[in-house]
Amino acid sequence: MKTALIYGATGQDGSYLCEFLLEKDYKVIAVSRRTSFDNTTRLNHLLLYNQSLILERGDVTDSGSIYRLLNKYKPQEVYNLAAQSQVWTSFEQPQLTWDVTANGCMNILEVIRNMPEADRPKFYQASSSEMFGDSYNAFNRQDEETRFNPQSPYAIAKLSAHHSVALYRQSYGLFACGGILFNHESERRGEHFVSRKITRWIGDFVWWCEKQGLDPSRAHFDLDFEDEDYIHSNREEFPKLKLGNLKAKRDWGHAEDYVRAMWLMLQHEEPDDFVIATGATHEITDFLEEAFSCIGLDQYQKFIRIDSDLFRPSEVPYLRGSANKAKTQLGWMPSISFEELVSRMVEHDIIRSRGGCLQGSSPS
Ligand code: NDP
Ligand code: GDR
Repeated sequence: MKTALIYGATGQDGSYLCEFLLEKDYKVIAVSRRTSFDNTTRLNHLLLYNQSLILERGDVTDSGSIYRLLNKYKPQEVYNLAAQSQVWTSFEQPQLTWDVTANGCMNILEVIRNMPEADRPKFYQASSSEMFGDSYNAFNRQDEETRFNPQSPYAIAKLSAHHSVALYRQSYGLFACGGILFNHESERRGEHFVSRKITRWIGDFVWWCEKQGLDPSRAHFDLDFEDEDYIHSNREEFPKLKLGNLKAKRDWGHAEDYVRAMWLMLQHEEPDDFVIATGATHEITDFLEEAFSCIGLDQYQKFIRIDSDLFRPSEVPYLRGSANKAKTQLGWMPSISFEELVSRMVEHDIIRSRGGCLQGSSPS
């Protein structure tokens, strides 16, 4: 039985990766940092029934704890998904972002480098399409050869980690891979990312309508006041969805597909970097249209407000990846379409707002 150790196991990708590896018969060490409130909501459905899943406390900013865990379990594979992963937050907390997202990776690499060669695990680093910033190639895509031009403290930290992985691979012969993953979402996505913010709002809006006996797809609302912060029904009001820049384009896939790519990278004969993306790009407005259409509404514009505070000091305007290398060398292909991704998220959040209990979903 192989052992894998995951930093960032309590996050969106971490929970899917735990499921994926358990299904492949791995023993999985899920590392969770200490918080004052339960942060294992996305894992609880696995922790309850699975003997092969072990929860450990640890933090990537604490080298001693990394040393302790890697020497205790001697895993064959280590996945570093830990990060301060919000781009917007990185502008407000750049140093914390650097400590966790850049130094955290270096801390793990150093521990691995100092292990006896026979004990050294293979290492996966969660790199990001944000590292490309505003650059793309002649085919209007980003691939492994595209110049990096990071546009946020988050992207700078990720790029530093990405370069560290390449350096340790070349200089010390570590089996270390950087997965340059484009945006991927899911029913377990953090609630401050734009996709989930939209689908959570839709879930709450549907629930608000149902409470009053209203059909959300019918025009029961007073929507004449587009400059107002609230939607009005006969009896109650509901806050509009506040968003920032709707013009940015993202290449969105589903996290379930993307964790498979992480594992495939570590099964490849040579360590390398790979772009993982769907190859399609959509504006935030496309996401809105698709999500609102799931509840029979075709005019999302009337339900949202643009909030200038949500614009970033610097934006990544256009992401569209080319995953040809992963397709040919790893046999990886995405299986979940943009439309299916959006409808799964909307459906999930409607049930959740109604008070339904869903597996792997956060309760807040
Ligand atoms: P999440 O934000 O959902 O998960 C991040 C994880 O990192 C959480 O488990 C969090 O713990 C943990 N973490 C934060 N700080 C520390 C720390 N100091 N020590 C240990 N763990 C810590 O991100 P995703 O699952 O979406 O993404 C996984 C990784 O992939 C991240 O590194 C992200 O930057 C990167 N990435 C994500 C993409 C995406 O579209 N989702 C695309 C490209 C890259 P806690 O639960 O306690 O907060
Ligand atoms: P991103 O994801 O920054 O691409 O990083 P996010 O969903 O936060 O933003 C996507 C785009 O939507 C615009 N936007 C808003 N974003 C948020 N969060 N909230 C809003 O209200 C809003 N309105 C408009 C943003 O300006 C942006 O253009 C994600 C993270 O998972 C990173 O960790 C990962 O590395 C990259 O994807 C690839």
